[in-house]
Amino acid sequence: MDHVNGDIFRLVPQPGFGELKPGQSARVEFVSMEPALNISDAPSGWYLVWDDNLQTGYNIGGYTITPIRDSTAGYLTAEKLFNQNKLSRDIPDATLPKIFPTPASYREWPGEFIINRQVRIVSDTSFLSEADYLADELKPLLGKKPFISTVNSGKRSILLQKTTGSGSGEAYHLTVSGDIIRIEAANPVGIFYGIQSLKSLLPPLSWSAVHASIRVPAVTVTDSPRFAFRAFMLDIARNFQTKDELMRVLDLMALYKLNVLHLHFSDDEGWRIEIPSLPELTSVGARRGQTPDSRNFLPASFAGGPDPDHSFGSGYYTRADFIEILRYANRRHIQVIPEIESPGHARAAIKAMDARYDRFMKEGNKEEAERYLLRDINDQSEYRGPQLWNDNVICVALPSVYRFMGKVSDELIAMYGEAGAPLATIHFGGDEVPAGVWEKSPVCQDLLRQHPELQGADDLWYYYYGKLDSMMKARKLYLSGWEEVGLRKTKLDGQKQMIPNPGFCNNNIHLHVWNNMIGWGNEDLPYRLANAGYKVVLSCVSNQYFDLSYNKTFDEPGYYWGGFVDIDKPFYFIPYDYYKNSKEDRRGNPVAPAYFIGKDRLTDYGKSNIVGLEGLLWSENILGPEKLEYMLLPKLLGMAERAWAPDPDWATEKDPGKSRLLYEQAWTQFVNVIGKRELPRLAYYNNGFHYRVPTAGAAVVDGKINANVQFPGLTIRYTSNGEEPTLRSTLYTGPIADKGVIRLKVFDARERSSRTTEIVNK
Ligand code: TNX
Repeated sequence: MDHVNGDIFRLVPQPGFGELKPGQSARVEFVSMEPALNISDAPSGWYLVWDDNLQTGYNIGGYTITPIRDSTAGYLTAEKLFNQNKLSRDIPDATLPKIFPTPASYREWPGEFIINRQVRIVSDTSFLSEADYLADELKPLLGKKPFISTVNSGKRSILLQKTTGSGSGEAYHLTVSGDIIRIEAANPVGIFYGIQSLKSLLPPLSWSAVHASIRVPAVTVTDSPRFAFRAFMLDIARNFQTKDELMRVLDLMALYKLNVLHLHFSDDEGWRIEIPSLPELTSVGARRGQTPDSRNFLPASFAGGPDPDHSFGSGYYTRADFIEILRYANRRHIQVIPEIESPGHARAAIKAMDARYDRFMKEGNKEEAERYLLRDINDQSEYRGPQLWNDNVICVALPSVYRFMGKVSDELIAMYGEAGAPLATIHFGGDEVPAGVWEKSPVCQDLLRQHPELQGADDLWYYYYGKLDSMMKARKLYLSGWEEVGLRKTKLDGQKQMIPNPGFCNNNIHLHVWNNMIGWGNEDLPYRLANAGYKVVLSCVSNQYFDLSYNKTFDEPGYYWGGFVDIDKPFYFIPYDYYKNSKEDRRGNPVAPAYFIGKDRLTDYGKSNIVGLEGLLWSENILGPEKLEYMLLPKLLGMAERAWAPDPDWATEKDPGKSRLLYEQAWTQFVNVIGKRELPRLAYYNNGFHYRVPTAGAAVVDGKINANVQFPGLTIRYTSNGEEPTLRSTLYTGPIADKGVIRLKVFDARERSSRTTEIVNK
C-alpha cells in the first residue's frame, strides 16, 4: 500500500500476488496512521486501475464496512444518551415563544389574525422588494400570491411601514392583532427580519399543504440582532453542491436571520466559479476522476470515483449561475464573501494554471504561458500539509501570482456589480501552509536577497499578505482571511510560538479564527487577536464546526479531530467568555475550568473587535445535498440563536450553581422549540429539509425499558420481536415491560426516522 498524494492511496499487487479468479478473495491487512473510530474513517471510493492505462479507472461496485465493536472506545451508548436526554424535559407548548431565534422583546396577547387568500400586503414604496418576497413566501401556503398595494384600503392586510426617526440598522417592530399585521422598520433589512419573524409565528405545519386560512397569534415584538455579522461558511470545493442546493441553504439562512454566506469555493480539490478569461480554472479545476498527473482534471479525492462526469467532486457555477446566486442572496439581505484559498490549499488553481501554461507553451507563446502561473517550475522544496498534498502551495514570489489574484478579484467584483450585490471583502484564506515551502525555490531565494528585511521563507508570508492587503485597499475592499493572516511566527526559549502580527493589526483585516483547540495551547487565540486590534469573526472549531460528527458512535458520520459537535455546542457557546462553558476536550473528555487559568481573556477593547459568529461546514464527507442537510441541521439553529438572540442570563450569571440552573431552563425551552416548532416547519419548508433525526436514548430502569429523545415533540416507536421499528410499530408512551431485545426508532412530523437503538431487557 502506498500514498499517492493528498487523500489518495493505492494497493499495488506485488510479484507473487498471483491471480484472482472470479469468486476468489484476498485479504489485505494494514495499520493506519491514526486510530479509526467511526464510519468516515474507513477507506472509501475504491476503484481499479490497470497498469497499462492509468487514464481510466473502473468502479468495482459496492462494499461493506463492518462496525468496530470496541468497548474501550468510549462510544455513546443508549444509556449514556438516555442520561443526556434527561435534560430535554417535555414542557407545555403554550409556554414556548413562537418566534425563533429568540427576539429581544416578545409578548403574546389573546386573539389572532387570520391569513387567507384575501389578505393584502400594503407596503411603503421603499419596501416593495420585501413585499414581493413576502408574497412569494406566502404563495405555497395559500396557493396564490397575495396582492401587493401601496395604498391602505382598510381591508385586512399585512402592513410594511417605515418608521420615522432613527431606527437602528436591522431592527424591526412587529404587531399582530385581530385585524392587522404591522411590520415597522427604518430600513428594508429590518422589514425583512420582521417578515422572517412573521413566518416563524405561523403554525409549523403551515408548509405541509395549501391552507384556506392560517392563524397567526397576536403578539408585539421589538427586535434587533446581538451581532451584526451572522455567518455560515460552506465548503463547495471538497465536494460540490448545485446552485439549487445553495439557494436552499440561503433560504434557510434567511429564515434564521443569518446575513453572511462565506463561500469557500476554492481549495486543493476544486475551483467552483467560472472565470471566463481563465477557462482552465473550471475545465481542469472543477472536475475530478482517475488521473495520474492532474493534467486534464484533478484526482478522485473524497470517494468521488474514477469518472469525472459522475462525481460529487465535479461541478461549478457558471458566471451567469453565480450572478443569479448573488441576486438570490441579495434579495434575502445576505452578503456573500468569496474565498480564494491561498497560498496553501490552492492545488486546484495551481494545476489549472499549469494546464494553461502547457496550452500556451504548445503554441510557442511563453510570455502568455507564464502570465498567470502560480508555481515556480524550478522549485525543489519538499513539504506535506496536514491533508497530505506535496504540491498545493502557491509561490508568493512570482509576479504572475499577483496578476492572477488581481484578475480573479476583478472578475468577481464585476459579477457582484452585475448582480447589484454588495461586496465589501474578499477572503484570501491563509490556512495550513506547511513547513518547508518556498525554501528551495530559486524565485523565492531571489526575492529574499532583494528584501533583506525578510529574514527567511517564513517571512514571505507577510510579504504576501501585505501585498494582498494593498491590492484590496486599491479596490476599496478590506482583506479577510483565516487567523494565520494576522499571526507572526517567532520563538520563545527556542520553542515555536505564534504572536499577533503587530504589522497589520490596525488595517481593518478581518480574521476568521478557528483555532481554539483545547489541548493545543492556543485556546485563547481568538481573544489574543481581538485584543491586539484585529477584527475577529469567532469561527471556533470547539463549538462551530458543523462537519464534526454529532457524537461518538460508529455509525455517526463526520470528522472528529476537533471534538464532537451536536446542537448543544453552538447553543452553549459564550462568545465573550467561552472558557466558562468549555465542557469537554476534543476527545469528549471533561475539561475543568482551571484549565483556562493563565489564558488571555477578552478585554473591552477586544470585545469591540469581535464582529460576529460563523458556523462552518467543510465538505470532505459531504457527498450530495442530503448529507449536507444532515450535518447542517439542526446544528445551524444553535448558532443562529447565539448570533441573533440577546446575551442570555446563564452566560453572564457569576454564581456557577445559578448559572447552571438558568442554563438548564434555557436548554429545555430551546429543545422544545426545536422539536415542536422548528423541525416540523423544516420537514416541509421548501419541500422539506433532511435534518438529522436524533436516535432514541434508552435504559433499563426497575426492570423496564425507559426511552427518551433529545427533542420533545418527536415520537419513538419500538418493537420487541427483533424487527426494525416502522410507523406501524408501537408508539412509546411509557416504560416498556417486554423482555428481550427492544429496538427503538425516532420519527418526525414527516415520518422520517432515525437510526435504530437496540437495548436488551433481561
Ligand atoms: C480544517 S480550519 C481546515 C479545513 C478542513 C477542516 C475539516 C481550516 C481553516 N482548515 O481545510 O476542511 O479542518 O474539519
